[in-house]
Amino acid sequence: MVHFKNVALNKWVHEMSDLCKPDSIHICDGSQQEYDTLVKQLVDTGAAIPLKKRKDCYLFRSDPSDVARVESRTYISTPSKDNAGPTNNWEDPETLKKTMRELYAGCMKGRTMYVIPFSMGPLTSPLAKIGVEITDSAYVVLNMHIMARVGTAALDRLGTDGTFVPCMHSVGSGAGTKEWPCAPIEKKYISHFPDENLIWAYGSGYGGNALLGKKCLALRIASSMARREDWMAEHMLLLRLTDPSGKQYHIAGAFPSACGKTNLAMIIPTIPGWKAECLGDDIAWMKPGPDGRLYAINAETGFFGVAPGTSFSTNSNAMNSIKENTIFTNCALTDDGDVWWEGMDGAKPSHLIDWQGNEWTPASDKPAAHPNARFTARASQCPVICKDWEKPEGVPIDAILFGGRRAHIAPLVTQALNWDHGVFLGATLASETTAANIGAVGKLRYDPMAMTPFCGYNMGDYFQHWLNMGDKLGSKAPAVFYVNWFRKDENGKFLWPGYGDNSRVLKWICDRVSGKAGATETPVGYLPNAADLDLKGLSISQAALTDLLDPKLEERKAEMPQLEAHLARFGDRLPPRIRAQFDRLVKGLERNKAA
Ligand code: OXD
Ligand code: MN
Repeated sequence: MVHFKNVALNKWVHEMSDLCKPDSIHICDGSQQEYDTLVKQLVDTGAAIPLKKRKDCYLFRSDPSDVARVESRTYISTPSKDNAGPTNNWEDPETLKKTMRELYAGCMKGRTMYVIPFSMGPLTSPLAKIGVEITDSAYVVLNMHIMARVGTAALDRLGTDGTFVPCMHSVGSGAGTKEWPCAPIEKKYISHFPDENLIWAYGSGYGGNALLGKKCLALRIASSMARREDWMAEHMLLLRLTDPSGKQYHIAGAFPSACGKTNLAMIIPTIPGWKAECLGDDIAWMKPGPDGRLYAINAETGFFGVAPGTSFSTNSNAMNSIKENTIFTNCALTDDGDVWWEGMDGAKPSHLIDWQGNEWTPASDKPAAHPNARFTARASQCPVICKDWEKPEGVPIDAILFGGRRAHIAPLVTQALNWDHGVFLGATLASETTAANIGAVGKLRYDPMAMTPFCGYNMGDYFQHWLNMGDKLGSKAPAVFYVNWFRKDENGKFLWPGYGDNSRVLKWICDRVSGKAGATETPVGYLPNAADLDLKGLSISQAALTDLLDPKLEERKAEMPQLEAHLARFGDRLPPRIRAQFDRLVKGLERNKAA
């Protein structure tokens, strides 16, 4: 029987193995040899398909019922329902544990139980947290090797009495295939017990449901820890920009899914002399440093990116990150042994095997790759990874961006008037739904700080936590901006070119931080004048530019009842300072009309 020096870990692993009854237990050391051995096993069973055209790359196909995060089965289980708040599913902890214990009972018979010690954040970082995932999925072990710092070093950091987040996972049974077992939807549970720093997941082998270090630990549990410990766990990319004089700026940005977060994290600026480097594309942990500024680390070590739409023309840095040592899931397979997905460069291949293993030709009415097909690749493989991306103390944040997909109303960029207004901009972040979301396309959905699916406690309290952090940071707080690359004209055409040209907006942001760029104050924030933006070399009409920078105050006013209803969801947990921002905006819009 296995033995761990850490007393609590030893007790927990024994308890879980007594419950799940695996055939054997494997303690992951995080080595390349371990990775290679597991890959070989999965190739032998047919679960992993080696790709002839990409060195050390493998394609996996999930069960068609298990292709994305399941928000409807994700729970924040706190003793009081109010503490989970209106944006989370809730169930009483004892009831939920009883149900899940029954599902876990004997669930690993005939399987190996893997114990994966890992660190989110660099091992020597004061911000890092240790987790231990128990899983019966070798695919999860492989992905965790890429996405987190896995193995013996994490165990060493834990010592004999260190604390860790127990992350329990089983793919379960009752649905799926031999290669990809899972449970039917009504038996899937992604459960979080934030008061105990505990995660229990059952029934899904996919992404954020199964790689428990990512959304479950690094966002849901971490956000709740961060509130107790005065730091921030955010759904944010991290980016370094260097201006022509060599001055560095660090930017953290929160965007809901399908708004180009990975593209922005790996941007290639079109303005001469500016350099961009990626520090992370999904999760930032931030804490005030000794100098009073806010410092951020990337909690992860890899990218778990959406493949469709990624191409050399939209994000060549991502394409170059996935040339080798990459796991692909639910992509299509080409006849010469490569992966393919919709939106890749070049013409559609004349024949493919689709993500479900079926023959596919361009005449097919279904996509060849699943719209949520993914690549898992090491951050170190990104050509523009910043040399400081693993600095234990992190990087000092100059600006925080919020952004969504808005065809109208939201201008290209606005700067918050102050921290409270910035928190209000985050709390009212809204994005129009795309085909990637279930439900009607183009419907406005509020997604505060892009954290709706990831906040581990009542979001009203989360807004208050943001306000408290601003009070702590005082004059050293980052400047806050709201960006919108997706504004359209009356014919439904994008007004702004986006991608590398977003560097023009980033330049204005950096120049605002250092007091070099102009702006006009409006009720919705500071807006650049056309002359304040560097548009050299860009062909854009004056009319488009005027439209992009128009705050559309009348339309904004018409949206206020919807905004008020969004804020009303939080009831008496809505901080009075957020309500005050709403009232200020209403008054500002009224005054504008009177003027
Ligand atoms: C992700 C997500 O996979 O936000 O990063 O869903
Ligand atoms: Mn994400």
